[in-house]
Amino acid sequence: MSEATSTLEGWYALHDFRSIDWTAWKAADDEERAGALEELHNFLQEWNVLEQNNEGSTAVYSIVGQKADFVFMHLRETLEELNALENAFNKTDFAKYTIKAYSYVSVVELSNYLGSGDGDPKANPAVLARLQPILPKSKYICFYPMNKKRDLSDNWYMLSMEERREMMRSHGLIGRSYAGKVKQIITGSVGLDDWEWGVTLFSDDALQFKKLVYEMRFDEVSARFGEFGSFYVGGLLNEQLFEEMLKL
Ligand code: 76R
Repeated sequence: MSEATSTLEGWYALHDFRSIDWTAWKAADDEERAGALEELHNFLQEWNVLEQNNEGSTAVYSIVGQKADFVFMHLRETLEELNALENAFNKTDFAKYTIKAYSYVSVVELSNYLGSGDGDPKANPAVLARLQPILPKSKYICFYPMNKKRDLSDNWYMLSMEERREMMRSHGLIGRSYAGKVKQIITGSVGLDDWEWGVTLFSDDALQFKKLVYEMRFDEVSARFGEFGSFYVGGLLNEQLFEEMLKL
């Protein structure tokens, strides 16, 4: 058996993709819409306060295309908190005007392919900041789930640690050449959701997603072993932009 890579886990993640039920939203009267917006506003405020207290983080983005209209990406200490917050949101009047489009459950993950340094990594503030990241408020987000192949001749899980480490080194080098342009958060989802990882990328220039993902396609670890789910891409929403999106 090959050696499993040790991983460090941080905050749990819920990517909650929704569409807007425009028919219901348009059929509501002004008072109903104002009440729904007020509830949305309260949630966004609550999530801001929680983030300021470093108890989690939430990013809100619109989604381009028909897969969804917006996403809440929540990071919290526990699965229970994620569950409680989705239930609380589902009970709001605003949620009545949304349709569930897709969701993804995972946990922020760092693997030690490239070494984790000495001592307890969680005592290292830099490591902790990566395990419990405050999500960037970049202009754009890109999310997709992925697997690493388990085919007879291309089985990632049967490669030796050295082979995997070498490929991850090359992967990391490409990734690092996008430093300052793209920020990535890898969340692990083996045993939690349908794919093995969620990849969430943030950038102020959406074209950098295409360039980074394309370049990685030529790198062995993606070229040979990468299997990808659906891609979701969109732009930052704050309270004002959310209201503008909903304005009739
Ligand atoms: O965390 C680190 O910075 C160390 C190096 C590193 C690891 C261990 C790293 C760097 N990644 C790691 C692990 Mn990554 N990453 C992806 C994708 O579309 C594709 O082809 C793949 C999707 C992108 C775009 C990306 C970007 N990475 C992983 C893992 C877990 C692998 C495992 O355990 O088997 C996956 C699934 C994955 C996928 N990666 C980087 C990036 C970028 C931009 C970097 C540089 C980060 C930085 O230096 O800040």
